[in-house]
Amino acid sequence: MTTPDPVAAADAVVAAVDPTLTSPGVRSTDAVLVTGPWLAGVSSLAAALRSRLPEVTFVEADELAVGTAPRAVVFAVSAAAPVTPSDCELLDLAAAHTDGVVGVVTKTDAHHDWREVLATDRDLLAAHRPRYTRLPWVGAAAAPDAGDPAVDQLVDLLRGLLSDPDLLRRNRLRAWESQLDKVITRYRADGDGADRQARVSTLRSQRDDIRRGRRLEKSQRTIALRSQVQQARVQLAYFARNRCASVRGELQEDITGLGRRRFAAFEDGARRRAAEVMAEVDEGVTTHLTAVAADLHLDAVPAPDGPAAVPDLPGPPLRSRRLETRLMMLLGAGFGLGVALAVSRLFTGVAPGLTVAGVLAGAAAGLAVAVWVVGIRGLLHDRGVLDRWVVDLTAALRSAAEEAVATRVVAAEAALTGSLAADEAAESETAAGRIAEIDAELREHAAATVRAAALRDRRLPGLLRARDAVRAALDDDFCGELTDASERNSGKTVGY
Ligand SMILES: Nc1nc2c(ncn2[C@@H]2O[C@H](COP(=O)(O)OP(=O)(O)OP(=O)(O)O)[C@@H](O)[C@H]2O)c(=O)[nH]1
Ligand SMILES: [Mg+2]
Repeated sequence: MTTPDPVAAADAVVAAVDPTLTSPGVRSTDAVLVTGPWLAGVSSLAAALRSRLPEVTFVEADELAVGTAPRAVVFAVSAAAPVTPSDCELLDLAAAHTDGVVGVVTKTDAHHDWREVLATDRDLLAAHRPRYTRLPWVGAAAAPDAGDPAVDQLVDLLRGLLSDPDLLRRNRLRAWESQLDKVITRYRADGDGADRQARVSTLRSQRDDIRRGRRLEKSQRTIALRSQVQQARVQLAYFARNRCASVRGELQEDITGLGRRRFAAFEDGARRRAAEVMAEVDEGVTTHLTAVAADLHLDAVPAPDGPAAVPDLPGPPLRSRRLETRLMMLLGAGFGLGVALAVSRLFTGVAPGLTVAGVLAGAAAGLAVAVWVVGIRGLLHDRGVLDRWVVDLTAALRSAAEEAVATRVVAAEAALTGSLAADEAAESETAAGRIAEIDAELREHAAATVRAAALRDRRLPGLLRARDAVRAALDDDFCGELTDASERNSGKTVGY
């Protein structure tokens, strides 16, 4: 017994379980959809069917309006090869809201083994979904290479299907089943947080990356600072020692050709050079520490209050050599006396009358030699004194320069460490802010998933019951259909 309004009858099955479910949200059309995989012969079949059944509207997939369900589906597959999994999915999509489906193996004129292919297709689709076990199958040749189109069996089958008074109710039930399936799947996915899972994983890994990045960056920057400061200490101390050594060399070289009159100027020059070296070391330290700060992306190291102090050494002790002077005068006098005696003896031996002249000449020569020896010895002594003074001066300069380097590097280390700590604090705050944002979003996702799970638990039992009722109604029809068919045709089925 059939209900007068097939759609209302199908809707009543669902409403009996859950009265809030009023419509599957699909609009039915009277058109018959002819579809199939690429190059299956769909267009040829649609054209052949249009000419054989002009009272029926046949459409291909791209002609069917979105959100509408066809009255019946003709699923065409070529006899060239059995269906593939993607072909099965194509049928799932086409027949989602339509129960009346006919399977057609096309191009039977060109493939003589089409019956085997048809049997394989039937088995494959039945294995794919239980609902396809009752799919009627026929062979057709809509555009044969020779002769007229052979679509008689298909036309008969379609006529029978379209005239079935229960088709609309079954189609509606199928639409309900698909929609309920879709809603159940969505509730389950929402309740499991499946669609949020990717975002949640991304957020968690972002949070871990931020934490790991902060730890790594912090230790890397601290290590870099220590190593750069250490390098600066070693390099700048070497630079200071090097400058002092080269100044000492220059000054000592100057001493070798130095006359007594230029002693005072030399001393002033040496003190000026010492001041220059201190200024150079100071500038070298500033340049190096500025580069270190820039390299570490930190604030520049503050300049010292004033230039480094130049060591103040007393002048060379050129005059305090009384004992030595006396000794030298004594030796010079002895040397001069010897020369005087030798000269006077020389004159006495040449002519007795020249004795007096010889004594006078000897005395003059002796005196000249004595003065020269004393003078030269004094000059050499003073140069020696100057040399030692230069050594003392550069040693004092070196220790002053080293001390200046050490002091400034220590001050720079303190300043850079402070600046690094300030930077770290700012960056940690930024990272903490970002982590707080991520945590807030994660909490939001967790709360939304809990809400979705609650909704799923509330809605799912009713939806499952409704779907079971729909399936039961479809299965009852199927069993009844099989009995009717066997009674009606007594074995004369076409394609079943
Ligand atoms: N031998 C033979 N060839 C056919 C038959 N039906 C279609 N063909 C050929 O198969 C090819 C594809 O036919 P179509 O009807 O355009 O197939 P289709 O599925 O619409 O193709 P697409 O829309 O391009 O996917 C054409 O070259 C047709 O001539 C048939 O029954 N027998
Ligand atoms: Mg086509």
